[in-house]
Amino acid sequence: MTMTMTMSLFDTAEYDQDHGWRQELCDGAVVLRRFALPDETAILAALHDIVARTPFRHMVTPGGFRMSVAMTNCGSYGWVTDTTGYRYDSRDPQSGNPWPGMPAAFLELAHTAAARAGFSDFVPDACLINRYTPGARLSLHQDKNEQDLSAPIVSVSLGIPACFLFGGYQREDKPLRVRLTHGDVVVWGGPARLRYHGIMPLKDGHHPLLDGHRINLTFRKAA
Ligand code: MD6
Ligand code: FE
Repeated sequence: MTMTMTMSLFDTAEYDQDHGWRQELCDGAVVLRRFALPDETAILAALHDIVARTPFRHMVTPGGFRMSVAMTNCGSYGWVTDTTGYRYDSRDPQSGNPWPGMPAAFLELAHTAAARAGFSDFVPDACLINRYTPGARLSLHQDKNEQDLSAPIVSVSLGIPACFLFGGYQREDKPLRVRLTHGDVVVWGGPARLRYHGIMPLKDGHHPLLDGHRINLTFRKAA
């Protein structure tokens, strides 16, 4: 059974008995509401281990600004930035060690979410892990550092809600605002792959499992 509900000109949500809420933002970008919820325990346990080995840190942008979002990575490659630029690196610059491997629960979640959104065979080799505290934000940017732009990005939101800004192909294009809450997964690729996007300053909140934090996992095919 499929039920369609028009919420606005750009915002259509569909419910499917087997797969749950699916909301298309534009051609190539879809929100799978609460898709990660059944796996939250496994995901948070894996996250705990990763952060114990490669702690969150505030990286510096090429422009010299300390990011308000704290980051770490797992997988074969991790996204890093410093005053020399941003790149994917197979090692954590802080320790010189390889990043922790991608947990099976992460791989499975990213793969099934991508398939549900119409991107079959997605096997990420990088997972950027972002931690937001109230006030933290991510300014409008494009993700264009990956070698293969035909692969989608799968983005998992955990913890307190955030307002996701979803723009066009130019920084000036007025973005849509999409509220993302615990368990929501955004899959984004194809014609949407190079859209500008960001996160508004996080509001205060409390989540039973993550206290005052929001965690975002973005799975990519970097190499
Ligand atoms: C965040 N997400 O949600 C930041 N990038 O905290 C991203 O920058 C992002 O959610 C590419 C695709 C999906 C995303
Ligand atoms: Fe991004």
